[in-house]
Amino acid sequence: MARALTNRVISLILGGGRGTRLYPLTKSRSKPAVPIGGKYRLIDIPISNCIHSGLNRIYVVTQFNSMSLHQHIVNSYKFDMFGGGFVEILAAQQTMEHESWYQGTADAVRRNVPYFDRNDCDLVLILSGDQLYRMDFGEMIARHRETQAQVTIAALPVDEEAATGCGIMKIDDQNKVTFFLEKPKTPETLAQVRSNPVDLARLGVTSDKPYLASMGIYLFDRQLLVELLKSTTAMDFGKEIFPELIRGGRYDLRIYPFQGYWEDIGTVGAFHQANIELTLPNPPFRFIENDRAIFTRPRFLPCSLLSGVTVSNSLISDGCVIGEGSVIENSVIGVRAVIGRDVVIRNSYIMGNDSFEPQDLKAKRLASGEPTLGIGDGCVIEKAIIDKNPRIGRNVHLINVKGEIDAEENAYGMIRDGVVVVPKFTLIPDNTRV
Ligand code: ADQ
Ligand code: ADP
Repeated sequence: MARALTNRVISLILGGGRGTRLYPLTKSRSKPAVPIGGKYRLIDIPISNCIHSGLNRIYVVTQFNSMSLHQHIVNSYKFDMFGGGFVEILAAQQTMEHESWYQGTADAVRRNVPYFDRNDCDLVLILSGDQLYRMDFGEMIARHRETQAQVTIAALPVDEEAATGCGIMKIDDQNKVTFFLEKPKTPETLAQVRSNPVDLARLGVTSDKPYLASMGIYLFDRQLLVELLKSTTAMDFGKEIFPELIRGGRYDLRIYPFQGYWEDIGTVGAFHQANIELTLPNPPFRFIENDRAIFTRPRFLPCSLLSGVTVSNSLISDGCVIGEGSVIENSVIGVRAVIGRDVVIRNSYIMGNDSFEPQDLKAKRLASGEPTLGIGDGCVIEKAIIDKNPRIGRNVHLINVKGEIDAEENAYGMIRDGVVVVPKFTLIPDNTRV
C-alpha cells in the first residue's frame, strides 16, 4: 500500500467504556489490557492491524490507564522501528470542563479532538478495541479516497441473530449508506433493515446473511468529524451520529464490504468462545497468517514443562509447568501457568501468571497448608476463564455444578453466559465446588 495513502491518517482505538460486559476480567484492569490467546492482550489486535496497514500514529482511548496497559504498550510498540510513529494512551480524566467519564463512543472521541485535529491528518480511523479480526485498513483508505466518501464504514454480512447486536445498514447501488439502525430487535425493524437481494448479489453475499452490519470500524474525513463533534452533543456514533448524517441526505457515507473472520468479543460468552475456537484443528483465526503476525510484548520465558500430560486441541504458552496425569482438552493455557497433577481442564482459558512464585514463598505456603500459585492437584475445570495469578487449592471443581447461565459474584468469582469466571488473584480453598 502506497505510504502516501496512509501517512495522513490517525487511528483512534476505542479501548472500552466501563467494561461491564467483560466484568470481572475488567475488575482491576482496563479492557485493552485483557489477555487473549495465551500471550496477547486485546489491544494487540487493532494495533497490529494498523501497523500492517502502514498506520503508525495510534491513540488508545480508555477509561483508565492501568500500569500493565502502559507497560505493555511501551514495551511492545517501539515505533522508532516503524518510522516515527507512536502508540499513546488517552485515559479519561477529570478536567476543568469535564468531570465525568466518557459518556459514549462519540463523547470519547470528542474529548480527544485536539490530538487529531491537526493539519498533517486528513482522515481519522476509529476502531473498536474488543474485536478479533485481521483487516488491511490500507485498502479501506484507498477505497475511501477513490470514492471521495466523507465517511466509510466497514460492513460485514450477518444473519438475523447477529444483526440484533449490531448497527445495520442499507445501501444503494453505489454502496452509499441510505439507512442505519442501531441494534434492530423487532421483526418489523429487522425487515426494515434487510438488504435488497440485488445489492447482496452485487457484493457476492449468500442469502443466509442478508443484513449488512457495521463492524464498528469508521473512517472519517477529519474536518467533518471535528465539525460534527463540536456542533452536536451526540454521545454515540451508532445511535445518534450515523442516523442523523443520513437523515439529512447531505453527506456521503459508504460501506467498505468485508467478508473475512470478524468477532466482537466484548462479552464474557463471546470472549470465551473466541479463545476456545483458537484451539480447533482449523481455527477461524490465527495469530500469524501470511506474514501478518499479531504483535505483542516479547518475553524471555523458558519452554513449558509437561510431565506425562495428555493434551488435545489446546494452546500451551511459554513458561508453564503441568503435572503428571493431567488432561488438557480444547483449552488455552497462558504464560507461566502452573497446573498440578491429575488436573482435568476442558474448554477453558487459563490466563497464567504475571510472575513465577518464589521458591521460599511456595515452601512457606505449602508448610502452612495454603494453596500455592496456580491450580492444585486433582482439580477439575470446565468451561471456565481463570484470570491471572490464581491460587486454587487441591481437588477444587469449577464446573458450574448447577448449570447456571448467570450467577452473582461471590468469593470465587461469578458465572456469566454459562462460563465460570475466576478473577485475578483469587484464592480458592481445597475441595471447593462451584
Ligand atoms: P457496541 O459494541 O455495542 O456496538 P459500544 O459499546 O459503543 O458499541 O462499543 C464500541 C467500542 O467502543 C468498543 O470497543 C467499546 O469498548 C468502546 N467504547 C464504548 N464506550 C466507550 C467509552 N465511553 N470510552 C472509550 N471506549 C468506549 C458498536 C456499534 C455497532 C456495531 C458494533 C460492532 O455501535 O453499530 O455494529 O459496534 O461491534
Ligand atoms: P494485568 O495486565 O493482568 O491487568 P497487572 O496490572 O497486575 O496485570 O500487571 C501485570 C504486570 O505487572 C506484569 O507484566 C508483571 O510485570 C507485573 N507483575 C504483576 N504481579 C507481579 C508480581 N507479583 N511480581 C512481579 N511483577 C508482577
